[in-house]
Amino acid sequence: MKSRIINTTSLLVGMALLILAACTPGGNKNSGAISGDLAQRSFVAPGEHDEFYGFISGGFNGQLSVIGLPSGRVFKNIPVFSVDAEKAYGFNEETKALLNTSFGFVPWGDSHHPDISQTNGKLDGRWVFINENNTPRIARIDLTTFETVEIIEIPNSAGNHSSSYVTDNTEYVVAGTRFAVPVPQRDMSINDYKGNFKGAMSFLKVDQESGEMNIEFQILMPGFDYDKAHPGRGKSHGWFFFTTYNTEEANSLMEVNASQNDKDFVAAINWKKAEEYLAQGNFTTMATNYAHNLYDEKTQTATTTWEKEVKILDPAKCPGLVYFMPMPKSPHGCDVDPTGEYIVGSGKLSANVTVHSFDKMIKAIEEEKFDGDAYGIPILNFEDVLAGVVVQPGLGPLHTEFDNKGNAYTTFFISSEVVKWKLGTWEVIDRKPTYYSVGHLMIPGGNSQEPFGKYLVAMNKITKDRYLPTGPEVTQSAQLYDISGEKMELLLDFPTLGEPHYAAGIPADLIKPNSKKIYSLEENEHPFVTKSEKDAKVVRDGNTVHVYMTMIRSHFAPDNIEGIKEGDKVYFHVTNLEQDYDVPHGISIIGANTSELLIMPGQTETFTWTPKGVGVWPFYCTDFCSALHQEMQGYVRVSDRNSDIELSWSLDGE
Ligand code: K7E
Ligand code: CUA
Repeated sequence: MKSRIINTTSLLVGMALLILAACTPGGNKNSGAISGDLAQRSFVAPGEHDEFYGFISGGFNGQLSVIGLPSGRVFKNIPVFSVDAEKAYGFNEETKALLNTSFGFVPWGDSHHPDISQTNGKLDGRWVFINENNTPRIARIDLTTFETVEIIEIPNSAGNHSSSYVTDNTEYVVAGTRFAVPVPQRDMSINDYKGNFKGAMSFLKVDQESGEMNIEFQILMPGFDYDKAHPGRGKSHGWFFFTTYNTEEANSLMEVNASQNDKDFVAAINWKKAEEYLAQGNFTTMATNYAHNLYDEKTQTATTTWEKEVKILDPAKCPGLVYFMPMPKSPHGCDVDPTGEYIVGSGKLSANVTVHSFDKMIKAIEEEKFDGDAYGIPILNFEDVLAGVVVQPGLGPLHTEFDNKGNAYTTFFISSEVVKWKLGTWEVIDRKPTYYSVGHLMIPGGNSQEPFGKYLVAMNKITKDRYLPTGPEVTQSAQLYDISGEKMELLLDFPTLGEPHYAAGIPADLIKPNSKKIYSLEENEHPFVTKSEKDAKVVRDGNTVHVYMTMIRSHFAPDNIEGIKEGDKVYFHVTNLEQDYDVPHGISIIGANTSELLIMPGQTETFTWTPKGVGVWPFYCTDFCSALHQEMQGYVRVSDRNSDIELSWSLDGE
């Protein structure tokens, strides 16, 4: 990580090196000390609830964890793109289909940007969306169950990074490619990259009732890298903004060759215009193949639909669809303020933070004041769209969020700090160090029209000496700042799971009342549900055996099974009969080549077991569910293939 800093820095002016030296991790041990009064402000007393939920991505762990703010306490790690043996995610028969892709079953992903659904530009707390970079996908998590309910693969995309942001009314979730690739994929020389590779921007329409996603259209952009995205807000609703780098279209030694141009672009895409072109039939249909995986709460089972085509818009043939605004020096973050007027691009190698104006952009477009074009896309004049510049606020700007008082907060990776500045006057108001090398930051609602400007969470890339060491891999970490006053105040360091890239925060009151407590047994339409103990049974179908089992405090039904034979494939379909909040049961059997099941009240889940030898094999409940949890166990007798032991099952001899 450190070598990466030095490499980036080598591209900067000498002055930068001096400042970096002063900010090198480990350089200032005392500035983290906080007074008792400050500590009180992040303290949530035992039994008390946090004021905000935070949903914080796990990067290379592929998951999304749920934390409380201001305490920083972790409540749950929601499995999204990676299998999770604890919750049987990707292991049980019900959830496996969620991880299907056109490349087969993919057990791992790289999750970066969670974004909560919005109505009228305000957080509505219904769903949270999150992108997967490596095998491009977008997931939707239901915030009543806190479970992943949909994953859609993004065709023609690679490194799906400028994703997954929602428009004011969650009309669309956007998924922009980071890497340009041949579209459609084909065998060609890498040296023919320039002019031939393309960048697909995908717009996923969201059903307003069910939340179900569908790739409405893709815009085939020039072969740049598209790094981050932000929807227009309020007056700029209908537009989407993407930062680009590598407008050089280099395909090797990118750190040098993609850093040549003085300015790259912010691409402004008019998606309402795209809808007009679609309605007029001004698109092509491309054959493709991608997985659309949907979990049905009624059958409690996910299924995969293979989608075969996608509608493509070519910006060169769709006037008014896309414009380029020059932005200095390989911008990373792309952020729009709550009024929708300001578009902040953070040139990673720029000494300044550059802000563009939506009104000026519209004016320049109306006056058709262009400075040439790139692959048929008009380029606006930098000066014509410029709103202002925050002069030398720090080094290595990455991301910006906003409060509800007209302030912006930008992270600086190289100088390890968060800088608060004023929209419109561009003056720096405050700066606070982070420990260390901050990436994203999050203010609850801070990318919507209605930020809750009380706390700011900084997500750091390096922690070094901040925690007890745990071998070469030290903990990932975030920091909480109080931003209610003029000056920011550091309140808390807290560890996170995986590498936190971005987070979304929301007042707990918008989610808590809707949180599901149990699954209704009555409404359970799982094809293998067992709704009462008397319906429990074992059914043989050739070498396949289906066990219809129930669980309730503190036994399984049946708990004795005989007549299973070596080499049988045994499906345990297990229903938790409890209808009380917070009473899951678990199950696994000795030697099972899959994970345990952890089954919520009213839910049915399935695991498979292929016994490897004759004998009497125990199974048991894996969740400490009652005072008699240790009694919650049973046996399966496995006999020789040729034995004539009849299939039988019982509970207490019945
Ligand atoms: Cu880590 Cu948004 Cu993927 Cu910046 S990204 S830091
Ligand atoms: Cu059921 Cu332990």
